[in-house]
Amino acid sequence: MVTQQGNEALLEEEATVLKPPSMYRVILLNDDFTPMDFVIFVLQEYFHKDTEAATRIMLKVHREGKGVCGVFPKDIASTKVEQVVRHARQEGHPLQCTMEEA
Ligand code: TYC
Repeated sequence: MVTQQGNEALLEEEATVLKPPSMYRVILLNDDFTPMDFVIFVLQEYFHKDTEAATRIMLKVHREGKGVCGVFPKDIASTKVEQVVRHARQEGHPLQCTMEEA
């Protein structure tokens, strides 16, 4: 029997097969106040970068104004943005973190 519930499950399955989730770049923005060491810490802690990669990304943001921390499905990108901004504010830093569709 094709129940309404079964039908919705089928539609959901079909949508999953047809289109992979949209991906989002998580972006750090430069400012004049957040310490370089804090930005490196954020990249290591929330984006699993080693010291070398974290330093490279931090310096790119410092010199060019913005840089990509990683690319994630929408809900994961959004959670990381929230976590980074909350942590920065707790430490009194104005660091801005945002996301954009990849
Ligand atoms: N520009 C900051 C400084 O000179 C360092 C910095 C780098 C801040 C990257 C934010 O996303 C950022 N202390």
